[in-house]
Amino acid sequence: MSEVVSYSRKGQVGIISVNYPPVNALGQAVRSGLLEAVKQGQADDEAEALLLVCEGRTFIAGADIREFSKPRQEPSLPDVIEAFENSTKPIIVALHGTALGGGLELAMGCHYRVALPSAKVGLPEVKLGLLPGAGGTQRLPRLCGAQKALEMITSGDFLSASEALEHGIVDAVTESSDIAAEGLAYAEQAITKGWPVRRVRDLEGKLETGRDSDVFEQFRTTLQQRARNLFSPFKCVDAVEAAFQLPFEEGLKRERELFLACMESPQRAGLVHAFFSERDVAKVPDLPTDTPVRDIQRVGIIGAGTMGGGIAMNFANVGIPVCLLEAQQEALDRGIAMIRQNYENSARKGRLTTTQVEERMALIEPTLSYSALADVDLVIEAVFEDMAIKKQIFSRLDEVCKPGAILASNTSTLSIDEIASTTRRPEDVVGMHFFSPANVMKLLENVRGEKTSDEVKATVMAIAKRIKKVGVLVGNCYGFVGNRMLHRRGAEAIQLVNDGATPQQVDKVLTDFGFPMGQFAMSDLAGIDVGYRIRQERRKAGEEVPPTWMDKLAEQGRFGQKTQAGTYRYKEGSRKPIPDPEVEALIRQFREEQGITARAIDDQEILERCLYVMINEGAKILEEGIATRALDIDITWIYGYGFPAYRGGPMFWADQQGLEQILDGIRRFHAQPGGEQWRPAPLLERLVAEGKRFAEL
Ligand code: 3H9
Repeated sequence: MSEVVSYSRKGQVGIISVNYPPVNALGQAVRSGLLEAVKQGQADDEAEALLLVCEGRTFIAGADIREFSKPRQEPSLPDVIEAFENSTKPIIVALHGTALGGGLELAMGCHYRVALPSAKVGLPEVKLGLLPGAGGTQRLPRLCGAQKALEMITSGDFLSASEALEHGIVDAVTESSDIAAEGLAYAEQAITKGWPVRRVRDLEGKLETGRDSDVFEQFRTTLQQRARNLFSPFKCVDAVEAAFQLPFEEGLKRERELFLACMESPQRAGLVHAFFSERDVAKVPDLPTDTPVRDIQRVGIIGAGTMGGGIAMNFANVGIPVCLLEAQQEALDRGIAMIRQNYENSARKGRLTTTQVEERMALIEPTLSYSALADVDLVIEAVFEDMAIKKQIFSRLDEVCKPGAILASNTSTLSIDEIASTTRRPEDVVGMHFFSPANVMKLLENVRGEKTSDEVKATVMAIAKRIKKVGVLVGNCYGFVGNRMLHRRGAEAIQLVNDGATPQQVDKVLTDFGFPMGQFAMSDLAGIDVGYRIRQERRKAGEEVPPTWMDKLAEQGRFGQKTQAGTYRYKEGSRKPIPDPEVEALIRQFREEQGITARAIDDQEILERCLYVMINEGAKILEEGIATRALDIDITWIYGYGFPAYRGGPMFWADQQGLEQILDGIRRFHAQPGGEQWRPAPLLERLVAEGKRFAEL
């Protein structure tokens, strides 16, 4: 018997038990063990029914994703499931934790399903650019009908045990949480009551209603909006539709073809890379896994503006008390009111109960006094982006905070080392850069200063997980990883418009690529005055920052969405950008003043210039050690800036395109007049010379 699957018997129940940590994924050893165990159960004369159950924290969480890049090995999962379904003895499956993907498909190949109240079920293959490829698209609609099957398979969302019961996906939800005992009791019940073998493939009832409905067309229409550029959700609909049009065996064949098409798609590769990278960012190479982590029980936030308020919500959401400090009563009241409004909006949408709103509000203590921060374990400063102010705050914190408290800044660009230098404890100072809206965006860019201790680094990474963010640990430089690359792309986008493109053309290329919004729509959202102020500061400091047409917008008070006019104009109460002839005239005038003759610029050039400039900067970031691995950059961009996950992030995308092609483009742009900023990153040149990819660093 295989080491990961065992067969035993209690009374008349043959028990097939899977033990393959961490998530009992269906790797080759598990598949062959399952096949062997089901045969053994069939041959065991003493066993009247079989029970499939998993050890550890969860039922099977799906196929083993790590095997996707390896040659296929027998037995296949569909073959294993077929053997279970064909069993002549009833097979009961007991679900706990998360029964996902191939795990749920195997459960649907069993004859009766019982789940713990805390269990969840789902077919999340779509999130990996796939569809359920082991009969899930054929069996699920037979249990719950077309509508629910389509919802589950195209969204990948999980159902709770009670929802699964309501939709016929499980037959019973247990009372206690002892999975082994509950499973055994259910199997004994099957024997005493003489339940027959009930194969999902033979259940036809739920198929009748779907056959003549237009649910599939409706689904395709909604997917055009919510999954515009994606490949697999549409294939999921095709596969489910096949369940209604073809006999079961034919349906399975159709599912297989569609599954293999998804397997081959670059989107699958991008999404699988994103899945593992999201987990790998937490494993920082030079930070030992046994680094002690400080206990964070109470947090202070300085600044009750949009950012500070959003950050405070993250902690209150997971039950951590927060002390929110402002300089003026009025600003403090406004900040608290905004937090309440956000929570109440969530309550109106049914995402929170009114009790939860009050519980969370009660965790946020407003204050005007620094002395309230004396006993916090972590304080996060989230005030205006001004070094002098930040330095004042940090020296004050150094005076009031207890020894061992972590002093963090939410700065998005400024030097953590310079901030730390005003304290007597630079080892406790770190950057925690949240992304706006801070209560929604998943990225937390943690910035290590030169003297930040390992303990502090490990603690802020652990906090990211605790507040349900994806934490990336990066080094200290202007703009860190995310904004440093964004500023490069922003400057290039402005230059493209100088050269002859329109802002809406640039934005469309980026949204067609898969970004949720274009560069100019994004700066309208963030506020054009922000970038303007930064440029003015740099000019004052003597840096040569050429004038841009965006300066003119800011000088006219066109700050973006907040003034209903920026690069675009906006109707009252609307966020939809509308191209503005006044801005086009302003750009024309700017070109005339600068002696620029506009030329037609095609979409390919826009795409290359906007993305290659990021990749070149990303290569420099890697070379300088600001990001340790290419995957840290990928995750920063996916979760902080909406880089399409199905393209795997900028550095993964670059690897897929071929670094040689990208370097050629960069060299071409570098050779143009005024192309100095395109100097190729030496790392990129080296990788191309060695025939390597970023992923191999
Ligand atoms: C499929 O089933 C295809 C079939 O339809 C057709 C086949 C023919 N494989 O997330 P965590 C690892 S497609 C391999 O941190 P959590 C993960 O990398 C699959 N490894 O824990 C991590 O490793 P490490 C459909 C996997 O408690 C460790 O387990 N299924 C797999 O926050 C812990 O993971 C899915 O898409 C896997 N399938 O969340 C489910 N899953 O420690 C994907 C996890 O080295 N998985 N690992 O970093 C999940 O959604 C979450 O992992 C889960 C646990 C909810 C299960």
